[in-house]
Amino acid sequence: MKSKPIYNPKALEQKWQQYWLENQTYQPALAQATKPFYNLMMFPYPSAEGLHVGNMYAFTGADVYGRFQRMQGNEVFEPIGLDGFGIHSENYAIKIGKHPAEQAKVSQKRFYEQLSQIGDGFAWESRLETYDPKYYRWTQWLFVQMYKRGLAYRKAAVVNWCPSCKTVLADEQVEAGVCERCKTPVQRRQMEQWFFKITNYAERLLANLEHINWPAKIKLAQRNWIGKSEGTEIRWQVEGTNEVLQTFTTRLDTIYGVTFLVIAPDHPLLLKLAITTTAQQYRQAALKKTEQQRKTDQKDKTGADTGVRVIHPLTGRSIPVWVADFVLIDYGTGVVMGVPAHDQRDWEFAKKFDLEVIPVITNTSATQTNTRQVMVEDGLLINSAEFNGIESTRARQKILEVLEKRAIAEKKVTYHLRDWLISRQRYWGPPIPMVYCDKCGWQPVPEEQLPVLLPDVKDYQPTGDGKSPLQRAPQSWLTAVCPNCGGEARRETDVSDTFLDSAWYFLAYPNLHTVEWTTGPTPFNDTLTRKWLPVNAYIGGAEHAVLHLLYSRFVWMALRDWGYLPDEVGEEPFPFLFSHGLIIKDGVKMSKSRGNVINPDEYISRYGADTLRMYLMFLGPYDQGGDFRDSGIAGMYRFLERIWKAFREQISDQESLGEAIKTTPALRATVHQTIKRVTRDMGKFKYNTAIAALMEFMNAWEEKREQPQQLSREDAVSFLKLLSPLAPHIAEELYHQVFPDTQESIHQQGWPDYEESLLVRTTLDLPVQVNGKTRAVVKIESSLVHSEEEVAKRVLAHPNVAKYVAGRSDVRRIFVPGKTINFIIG
Ligand code: ANZ
Ligand code: ZN
Repeated sequence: MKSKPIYNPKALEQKWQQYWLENQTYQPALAQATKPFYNLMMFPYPSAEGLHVGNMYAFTGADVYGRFQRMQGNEVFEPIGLDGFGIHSENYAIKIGKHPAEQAKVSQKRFYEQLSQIGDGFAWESRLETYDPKYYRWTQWLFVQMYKRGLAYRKAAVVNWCPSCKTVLADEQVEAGVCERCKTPVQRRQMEQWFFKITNYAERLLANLEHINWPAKIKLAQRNWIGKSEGTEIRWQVEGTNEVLQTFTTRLDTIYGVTFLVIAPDHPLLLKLAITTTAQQYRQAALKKTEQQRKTDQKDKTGADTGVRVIHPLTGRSIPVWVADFVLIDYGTGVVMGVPAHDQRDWEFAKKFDLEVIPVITNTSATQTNTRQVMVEDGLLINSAEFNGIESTRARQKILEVLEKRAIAEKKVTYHLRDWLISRQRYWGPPIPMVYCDKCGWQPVPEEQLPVLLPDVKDYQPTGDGKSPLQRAPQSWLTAVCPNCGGEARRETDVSDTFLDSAWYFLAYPNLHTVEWTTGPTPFNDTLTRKWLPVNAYIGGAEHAVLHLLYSRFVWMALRDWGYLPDEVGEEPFPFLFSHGLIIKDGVKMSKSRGNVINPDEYISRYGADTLRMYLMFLGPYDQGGDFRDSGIAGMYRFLERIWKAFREQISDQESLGEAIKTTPALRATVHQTIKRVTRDMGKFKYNTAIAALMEFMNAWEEKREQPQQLSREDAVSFLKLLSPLAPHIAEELYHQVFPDTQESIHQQGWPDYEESLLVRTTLDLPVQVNGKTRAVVKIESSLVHSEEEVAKRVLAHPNVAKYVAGRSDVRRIFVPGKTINFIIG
């Protein structure tokens, strides 16, 4: 008797990982591919001690999809790399007291080791790290292109400052007033910084959302973030001066209801106007507030009368100007017209400071109480002179016409989107490739001099004085030659935002080993770019809704507009995006900051990667995440072990899995049902129900344990193929046990098809007569009961029929389809 080897995931997983690597199973021929499929997962930043189960969940789900696509006949490209530059990695290095460059080497080794153990089909030859000078040379090149085309500029502005990370942050990196990274309340500081003009692209970034296949909630987040608003800008003459205050409103129809104006505390005009001491004091206090304080203070409105007054352009009335911090400096014009009868915030403000309320719209569904009033709907105008009785929409037009003639108002489209603040006062990033010359001003570093290498400084800690640690770089680094006049210039010491590194990495992967990449002048090879882009499936977390996913779209559009990308790649880098759910542990999201991170290593060494993959994919629908409990893992291990044993039993049995074996009819239907279900579920990322179907199949196959059902080799292999994206190692092993001589991987085989006609499982009990007398009842698959030949073949196998009929030549058949078959002898 043959021995039956036990399921030993550790050994077999290592064996196959080695095999895949050596055989380049997952490395498509980038230049030759005829059915390219770019299956991309968001690359990780190696910030923590290593990969955690939440990361593995993300990568596995993406990998299952890639493997499924490969078996559909596509040449799948699934690269991986490290987003290793930037605050995330740097903060971790600082925390453990290690130089970021040193730590990067350790993290890189650790991450790649872990990534190779989870059994994903990565194209290892195409990996990249954003801190590699070969990579950030092109990140810097991108900055220079932005500068040359007027999309990168320097501006003094009130910016977000994180006192803990000791750097400025982009608006997108401030969530509810706190730093996206460290959760410290963000301060407002007036500083000169580098920006990218993403606002130039606001309209396209918004409009294109209509055409891309993304989750609705991510599109909505981007739509809201871009925040298009169509309204009117109005000029208000300041009494007794030549100054003018501009307001932005979406409700021009309420202009007769204006009883005050409110100006933002940080508005520059406040410094020019003669304002009251109280207003000056209020202004100064407001400037010191953190974003979070400003937000929480919104419940109780604060403000001060500036003493300044403006003239109402239609009524000629004198209107007071207040200063209050509910008005934001960087939206619209930084000044609003107060209409307390129809705007909630204005109403609260008027209540608090006892300002006049003039209702100018009727017929609204508004409710008014002493504490709350909501009344923003359109209606018919009242108290509005010649516009009385006109409906809001129409009134807005008419009032605009009147004011336009007097050059007092104009139509204006505003976006909430701000320009992308790109500079960081940190060490671990690509130095911004600009130099400053006293004579010539800012100059980009000539492209042939890139990369500007990040100098090795001992003192890499952020300083907090608004300057980068690179200020402490050696003089030899700090001084440069002005590319314009040849005189002495100073290098910019800020580095660029880590989100710039990740805004174009997907373009780098297919281009890494090209002549263009190494010798320029652009990093992109036209043929490869056209072949592999845009990305076919982009898979990652939803938390990047307005950061990475917006920046990447912008950079892509810019590169394409400049002619660096072939037109055919289209306007969008990720026409299809899938966002997976989160892994929950003890009721909260698994994350390093919550301290509930689970390291996959111990589970992998105990149960194997296949078990952990299957367990994670079984937690729930992939877009919803699930609750990690290690009690469930052993059960999944037993399931794989059961598959192993079932196959081993059949394989070691001489008869089974031989070509002659036929699957029993009932089981055959289950096979085809399983193919159908798993195919449908895989295409929709419903891995949990796909696994459920595989489990149901096993139950059917082993229905009678004492008498295992026959399974043909073809059907057994179909089952392995269905399993293979989820549990790639065991499927590969068993596949090679079925075909000991094959040189091919199961992962390069075609996906099984199902036959619609075989999906129905029912059989019929067919009475068989000999000379009109029932001699046997034979089970026939209902799909066959109408075929006389098939039925005859089957019933003749029955001994009680054969006894009378076999070997005789004088037999006629009377066949009543679906009812009976009668053999007449003689
Ligand atoms: C008068 C008014 C009457 C307004 C009314 C609304 C309702 P969205 O749709 O988001 O663009 N606003 C303008 N600039 C502002 C700023 N810098 N800070 C705070 N609020 C500002 O909102 C436009 C409305 O937001 C504008 O229309 C203005 O208030 C306010 F019944 O003007 B409205
Ligand atoms: Zn110069």
